[in-house]
Amino acid sequence: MSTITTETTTTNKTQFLEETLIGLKSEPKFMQSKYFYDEKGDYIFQQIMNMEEYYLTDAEMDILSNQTAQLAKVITAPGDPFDLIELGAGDATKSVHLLKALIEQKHDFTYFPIDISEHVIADLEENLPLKLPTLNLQGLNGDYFAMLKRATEISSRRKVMLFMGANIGNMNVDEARDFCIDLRNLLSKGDMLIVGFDLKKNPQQILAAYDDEAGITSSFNLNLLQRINRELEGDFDLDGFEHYASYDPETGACKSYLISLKNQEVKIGQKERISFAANEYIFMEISQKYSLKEIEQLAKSSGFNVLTHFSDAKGYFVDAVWTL
Ligand code: AVI
Repeated sequence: MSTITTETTTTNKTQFLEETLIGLKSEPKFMQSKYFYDEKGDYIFQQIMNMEEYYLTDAEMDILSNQTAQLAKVITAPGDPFDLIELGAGDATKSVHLLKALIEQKHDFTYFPIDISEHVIADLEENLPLKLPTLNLQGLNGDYFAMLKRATEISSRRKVMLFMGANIGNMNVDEARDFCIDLRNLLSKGDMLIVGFDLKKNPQQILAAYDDEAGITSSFNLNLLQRINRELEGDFDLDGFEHYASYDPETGACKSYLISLKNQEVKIGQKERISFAANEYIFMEISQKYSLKEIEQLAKSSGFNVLTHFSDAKGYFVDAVWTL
Protein backbone atom coordinates (compact mmCIF):
# COMPACT_ATOMS: atom_id res chain seq x y z
CA MET A 1 0.00 0.00 0.00
CA SER A 2 1.22 3.49 -0.67
CA THR A 3 0.66 6.19 1.91
CA ILE A 4 0.02 9.44 0.14
CA THR A 5 -0.04 12.81 1.84
CA THR A 6 0.51 16.15 0.21
CA GLU A 7 1.52 19.29 2.03
CA THR A 8 0.60 22.23 -0.19
CA THR A 9 1.99 25.72 0.18
CA THR A 10 1.16 27.63 -2.98
CA THR A 11 3.75 30.10 -4.20
CA ASN A 12 1.39 33.01 -4.30
CA LYS A 13 0.75 35.64 -6.88
CA THR A 14 1.90 38.47 -4.60
CA GLN A 15 5.36 36.93 -4.27
CA PHE A 16 5.53 36.29 -8.04
CA LEU A 17 4.59 39.94 -8.70
CA GLU A 18 7.02 41.31 -6.10
CA GLU A 19 9.96 39.21 -7.30
CA THR A 20 9.21 39.96 -10.95
CA LEU A 21 9.18 43.71 -10.29
CA ILE A 22 12.41 43.56 -8.24
CA GLY A 23 14.13 41.81 -11.16
CA LEU A 24 12.75 44.06 -13.88
CA LYS A 25 13.50 47.27 -11.95
CA SER A 26 17.12 46.17 -11.34
CA GLU A 27 20.02 47.10 -13.50
CA PRO A 28 20.82 44.84 -15.28
CA LYS A 29 17.36 43.27 -15.43
CA PHE A 30 16.85 39.66 -14.38
CA MET A 31 14.15 37.08 -13.81
CA GLN A 32 14.09 34.08 -11.50
CA SER A 33 14.19 30.79 -13.37
CA LYS A 34 12.05 29.09 -10.68
CA TYR A 35 9.09 30.86 -12.29
CA PHE A 36 9.60 29.01 -15.61
CA TYR A 37 7.62 26.08 -14.29
CA ASP A 38 3.92 26.80 -14.61
CA GLU A 39 1.80 24.17 -16.39
CA LYS A 40 2.96 25.28 -19.84
CA GLY A 41 6.58 25.64 -18.65
CA ASP A 42 6.49 22.08 -17.25
CA TYR A 43 5.23 20.89 -20.64
CA ILE A 44 7.95 22.75 -22.59
CA PHE A 45 10.61 21.46 -20.20
CA GLN A 46 9.46 17.91 -20.98
CA GLN A 47 10.02 18.74 -24.65
CA ILE A 48 13.50 20.09 -23.84
CA MET A 49 14.37 16.83 -22.06
CA ASN A 50 13.35 14.92 -25.19
CA MET A 51 15.44 17.09 -27.54
CA GLU A 52 18.34 15.52 -29.41
CA GLU A 53 20.63 18.38 -28.31
CA TYR A 54 19.75 18.15 -24.59
CA TYR A 55 22.19 15.34 -23.73
CA LEU A 56 21.81 15.79 -19.95
CA THR A 57 18.68 13.65 -19.53
CA ASP A 58 20.04 10.59 -21.37
CA ALA A 59 23.37 10.91 -19.57
CA GLU A 60 21.84 10.85 -16.09
CA MET A 61 19.35 8.17 -17.16
CA ASP A 62 22.32 6.05 -18.22
CA ILE A 63 23.70 6.29 -14.67
CA LEU A 64 20.37 5.60 -12.97
CA SER A 65 19.35 2.70 -15.21
CA ASN A 66 22.74 0.97 -15.48
CA GLN A 67 24.32 1.56 -12.08
CA THR A 68 21.28 1.32 -9.81
CA ALA A 69 22.51 -1.72 -7.91
CA GLN A 70 25.82 -0.05 -7.03
CA LEU A 71 24.07 3.18 -6.08
CA ALA A 72 21.53 1.34 -3.90
CA LYS A 73 24.42 -0.45 -2.17
CA VAL A 74 26.25 2.80 -1.40
CA ILE A 75 23.21 4.49 0.18
CA THR A 76 21.81 1.60 2.26
CA ALA A 77 22.88 -0.58 5.19
CA PRO A 78 21.18 -3.84 6.27
CA GLY A 79 18.34 -3.26 8.74
CA ASP A 80 18.69 0.53 8.53
CA PRO A 81 15.37 2.23 7.62
CA PHE A 82 15.69 5.61 5.95
CA ASP A 83 13.89 8.42 4.15
CA LEU A 84 14.69 9.12 0.52
CA ILE A 85 13.98 12.80 -0.10
CA GLU A 86 14.12 14.11 -3.64
CA LEU A 87 14.43 17.85 -4.24
CA GLY A 88 12.88 18.91 -7.56
CA ALA A 89 11.53 15.42 -8.27
CA GLY A 90 10.04 16.24 -11.68
CA ASP A 91 8.33 13.19 -13.17
CA ALA A 92 10.76 10.86 -11.30
CA THR A 93 11.52 8.94 -14.52
CA LYS A 94 15.13 8.64 -13.40
CA SER A 95 14.64 8.05 -9.68
CA VAL A 96 11.99 5.40 -10.38
CA HIS A 97 14.86 3.01 -11.24
CA LEU A 98 16.39 3.55 -7.82
CA LEU A 99 13.00 3.26 -6.07
CA LYS A 100 12.35 -0.03 -7.89
CA ALA A 101 15.73 -1.46 -6.89
CA LEU A 102 15.27 -0.41 -3.25
CA ILE A 103 11.81 -2.04 -3.13
CA GLU A 104 13.09 -5.23 -4.77
CA GLN A 105 15.90 -5.39 -2.21
CA LYS A 106 13.21 -5.01 0.50
CA HIS A 107 14.65 -1.88 2.10
CA ASP A 108 12.41 -0.05 4.57
CA PHE A 109 12.16 3.50 3.25
CA THR A 110 9.70 6.32 2.54
CA TYR A 111 10.02 8.41 -0.60
CA PHE A 112 9.41 12.15 -0.11
CA PRO A 113 9.39 13.90 -3.50
CA ILE A 114 9.56 17.68 -3.07
CA ASP A 115 8.68 19.99 -5.94
CA ILE A 116 7.75 23.63 -6.32
CA SER A 117 5.26 22.66 -9.04
CA GLU A 118 1.79 21.56 -7.91
CA HIS A 119 1.26 19.73 -11.21
CA VAL A 120 4.40 17.68 -10.73
CA ILE A 121 3.42 16.46 -7.24
CA ALA A 122 -0.18 15.76 -8.31
CA ASP A 123 1.08 13.70 -11.29
CA LEU A 124 3.52 11.75 -9.11
CA GLU A 125 0.80 10.93 -6.62
CA GLU A 126 -1.39 9.66 -9.41
CA ASN A 127 1.18 7.73 -11.40
CA LEU A 128 3.88 6.38 -9.06
CA PRO A 129 1.53 4.06 -7.11
CA LEU A 130 0.47 2.52 -10.44
CA LYS A 131 4.09 1.61 -11.19
CA LEU A 132 5.18 0.84 -7.62
CA PRO A 133 2.12 -0.16 -5.56
CA THR A 134 4.10 -0.97 -2.39
CA LEU A 135 6.01 2.33 -2.33
CA ASN A 136 5.59 4.48 0.78
CA LEU A 137 5.12 7.90 -0.76
CA GLN A 138 4.56 11.31 0.75
CA GLY A 139 4.53 14.19 -1.76
CA LEU A 140 5.54 17.63 -0.54
CA ASN A 141 4.59 20.61 -2.70
CA GLY A 142 6.39 23.84 -1.96
CA ASP A 143 9.69 25.54 -1.31
CA TYR A 144 12.66 23.13 -0.96
CA PHE A 145 13.79 24.15 2.53
CA ALA A 146 10.33 24.57 4.03
CA MET A 147 9.39 21.12 2.74
CA LEU A 148 12.70 19.53 3.77
CA LYS A 149 12.16 20.90 7.26
CA ARG A 150 8.64 19.42 7.15
CA ALA A 151 10.09 16.02 6.16
CA THR A 152 12.49 16.11 9.13
CA GLU A 153 9.53 16.88 11.42
CA ILE A 154 7.48 13.99 10.02
CA SER A 155 10.28 11.44 10.44
CA SER A 156 13.56 11.22 12.34
CA ARG A 157 15.01 8.39 10.26
CA ARG A 158 18.33 8.67 8.43
CA LYS A 159 18.02 10.89 5.37
CA VAL A 160 19.28 10.26 1.86
CA MET A 161 18.71 13.34 -0.26
CA LEU A 162 18.53 13.32 -4.04
CA PHE A 163 19.16 16.52 -5.95
CA MET A 164 19.50 15.32 -9.51
CA GLY A 165 18.93 16.61 -13.03
CA ALA A 166 21.72 19.23 -12.79
CA ASN A 167 19.32 21.44 -10.85
CA ILE A 168 22.31 22.65 -8.83
CA GLY A 169 23.55 24.21 -12.09
CA ASN A 170 20.70 26.71 -11.95
CA MET A 171 22.62 28.48 -9.17
CA ASN A 172 25.94 30.23 -9.58
CA VAL A 173 28.90 28.69 -7.75
CA ASP A 174 28.54 30.90 -4.64
CA GLU A 175 24.79 30.29 -4.46
CA ALA A 176 25.41 26.53 -4.87
CA ARG A 177 27.85 26.57 -1.92
CA ASP A 178 25.39 28.50 0.28
CA PHE A 179 22.60 26.12 -0.76
CA CYS A 180 24.73 23.06 0.15
CA ILE A 181 25.63 24.66 3.51
CA ASP A 182 21.91 25.22 4.20
CA LEU A 183 21.21 21.56 3.31
CA ARG A 184 24.06 20.38 5.51
CA ASN A 185 22.59 22.37 8.42
CA LEU A 186 19.31 20.44 8.12
CA LEU A 187 21.06 17.05 7.93
CA SER A 188 22.79 14.92 10.59
CA LYS A 189 25.80 12.65 10.80
CA GLY A 190 25.34 9.59 8.56
CA ASP A 191 22.90 11.38 6.22
CA MET A 192 23.77 11.49 2.53
CA LEU A 193 23.35 13.82 -0.42
CA ILE A 194 23.40 12.68 -4.05
CA VAL A 195 23.87 15.60 -6.44
CA GLY A 196 23.70 15.56 -10.26
CA PHE A 197 26.28 17.74 -12.03
CA ASP A 198 26.63 18.43 -15.73
CA LEU A 199 30.34 18.32 -16.53
CA LYS A 200 32.38 20.83 -18.54
CA LYS A 201 32.76 19.52 -22.08
CA ASN A 202 32.94 20.71 -25.70
CA PRO A 203 31.52 24.27 -25.62
CA GLN A 204 29.60 23.76 -28.90
CA GLN A 205 27.82 20.76 -27.46
CA ILE A 206 26.82 22.66 -24.33
CA LEU A 207 25.67 25.71 -26.27
CA ALA A 208 23.55 23.59 -28.65
CA ALA A 209 21.71 22.09 -25.64
CA TYR A 210 20.57 25.61 -24.64
CA ASP A 211 20.08 27.06 -28.13
CA ASP A 212 18.33 24.33 -30.10
CA GLU A 213 17.48 24.68 -33.80
CA ALA A 214 13.75 24.14 -33.29
CA GLY A 215 13.52 27.04 -30.81
CA ILE A 216 12.12 24.99 -27.92
CA THR A 217 14.47 26.61 -25.37
CA SER A 218 13.51 29.99 -26.78
CA SER A 219 9.82 29.27 -26.19
CA PHE A 220 10.69 28.02 -22.66
CA ASN A 221 12.17 31.45 -21.85
CA LEU A 222 9.46 33.43 -23.62
CA ASN A 223 6.80 31.49 -21.74
CA LEU A 224 7.82 33.37 -18.59
CA LEU A 225 6.84 36.66 -20.29
CA GLN A 226 3.57 35.00 -21.33
CA ARG A 227 3.07 33.82 -17.75
CA ILE A 228 3.44 37.41 -16.56
CA ASN A 229 0.85 38.45 -19.17
CA ARG A 230 -1.49 35.66 -18.02
CA GLU A 231 -1.10 35.91 -14.26
CA LEU A 232 0.07 39.46 -13.55
CA GLU A 233 -1.89 41.42 -16.17
CA GLY A 234 1.22 42.11 -18.23
CA ASP A 235 1.31 43.16 -21.86
CA PHE A 236 4.67 41.83 -23.08
CA ASP A 237 4.87 41.68 -26.89
CA LEU A 238 6.63 38.33 -27.35
CA ASP A 239 7.86 39.30 -30.82
CA GLY A 240 9.73 42.18 -29.18
CA PHE A 241 12.16 39.81 -27.38
CA GLU A 242 14.69 37.25 -28.60
CA HIS A 243 16.38 34.33 -26.82
CA TYR A 244 20.21 34.49 -26.57
CA ALA A 245 22.41 31.79 -24.99
CA SER A 246 26.14 31.90 -24.19
CA TYR A 247 28.69 29.50 -22.72
CA ASP A 248 32.03 30.48 -21.16
CA PRO A 249 34.37 27.45 -21.13
CA GLU A 250 36.63 29.18 -18.60
CA THR A 251 34.04 29.62 -15.85
CA GLY A 252 31.64 26.86 -16.97
CA ALA A 253 28.73 29.33 -16.90
CA CYS A 254 26.06 28.75 -19.54
CA LYS A 255 23.69 31.72 -19.44
CA SER A 256 20.46 32.57 -21.19
CA TYR A 257 18.98 36.00 -21.82
CA LEU A 258 16.00 37.63 -23.49
CA ILE A 259 17.07 40.61 -25.60
CA SER A 260 14.69 43.49 -26.20
CA LEU A 261 14.53 44.06 -29.98
CA LYS A 262 13.33 47.67 -29.71
CA ASN A 263 12.74 50.55 -27.30
CA GLN A 264 9.54 49.54 -25.59
CA GLU A 265 7.45 49.94 -22.47
CA VAL A 266 5.67 47.03 -20.84
CA LYS A 267 2.75 47.25 -18.43
CA ILE A 268 2.57 44.89 -15.44
CA GLY A 269 -0.57 44.97 -13.28
CA GLN A 270 -2.59 48.16 -13.11
CA LYS A 271 0.15 50.66 -12.38
CA GLU A 272 3.62 49.35 -13.15
CA ARG A 273 5.43 50.34 -16.37
CA ILE A 274 8.87 48.90 -17.24
CA SER A 275 11.00 50.48 -19.99
CA PHE A 276 13.34 48.47 -22.18
CA ALA A 277 15.97 50.00 -24.44
CA ALA A 278 16.71 48.36 -27.79
CA ASN A 279 19.24 45.52 -27.19
CA GLU A 280 18.82 45.65 -23.43
CA TYR A 281 18.90 42.15 -21.91
CA ILE A 282 17.00 40.31 -19.19
CA PHE A 283 19.21 37.66 -17.57
CA MET A 284 16.99 34.57 -17.38
CA GLU A 285 19.02 31.60 -16.15
CA ILE A 286 22.43 30.13 -15.40
CA SER A 287 23.21 26.45 -16.08
CA GLN A 288 26.61 26.06 -14.41
CA LYS A 289 28.95 23.29 -15.62
CA TYR A 290 31.60 21.72 -13.35
CA SER A 291 34.87 19.80 -13.49
CA LEU A 292 35.35 16.85 -11.09
CA LYS A 293 37.81 18.93 -9.13
CA GLU A 294 35.30 21.78 -8.78
CA ILE A 295 32.66 19.31 -7.56
CA GLU A 296 35.04 18.12 -4.85
CA GLN A 297 35.83 21.71 -3.87
CA LEU A 298 32.11 22.43 -3.57
CA ALA A 299 31.60 19.40 -1.30
CA LYS A 300 34.50 20.41 0.96
CA SER A 301 33.62 24.10 1.11
CA SER A 302 30.09 23.23 2.21
CA GLY A 303 31.17 20.73 4.86
CA PHE A 304 30.43 17.40 3.11
CA ASN A 305 32.74 14.40 2.65
CA VAL A 306 32.97 12.92 -0.84
CA LEU A 307 32.04 9.24 -0.78
CA THR A 308 32.09 8.41 -4.48
CA HIS A 309 30.59 9.41 -7.81
CA PHE A 310 28.84 7.68 -10.69
CA SER A 311 29.47 8.78 -14.24
CA ASP A 312 27.63 7.92 -17.50
CA ALA A 313 29.37 5.90 -20.24
CA LYS A 314 30.11 9.03 -22.30
CA GLY A 315 31.53 10.94 -19.32
CA TYR A 316 29.08 13.85 -19.75
CA PHE A 317 27.47 13.81 -16.32
CA VAL A 318 28.13 12.83 -12.71
CA ASP A 319 25.94 11.87 -9.77
CA ALA A 320 28.15 12.64 -6.77
CA VAL A 321 27.52 10.94 -3.42
CA TRP A 322 28.43 13.03 -0.37
CA THR A 323 28.03 12.27 3.30
CA LEU A 324 28.22 13.95 6.68
C1 AVI B 1 16.26 22.28 -14.77
N1 AVI B 1 17.59 22.63 -15.26
C2 AVI B 1 18.60 21.68 -14.77
C3 AVI B 1 17.68 22.84 -16.71
C4 AVI B 1 19.14 23.15 -17.12
O1 AVI B 1 19.70 22.38 -17.88
O2 AVI B 1 19.69 24.14 -16.63
C5 AVI B 1 16.76 23.96 -17.14
C6 AVI B 1 16.88 24.30 -18.60
N2 AVI B 1 16.90 25.50 -19.09
C7 AVI B 1 17.02 25.47 -20.39
N3 AVI B 1 17.12 24.22 -20.77
C8 AVI B 1 17.02 23.45 -19.64
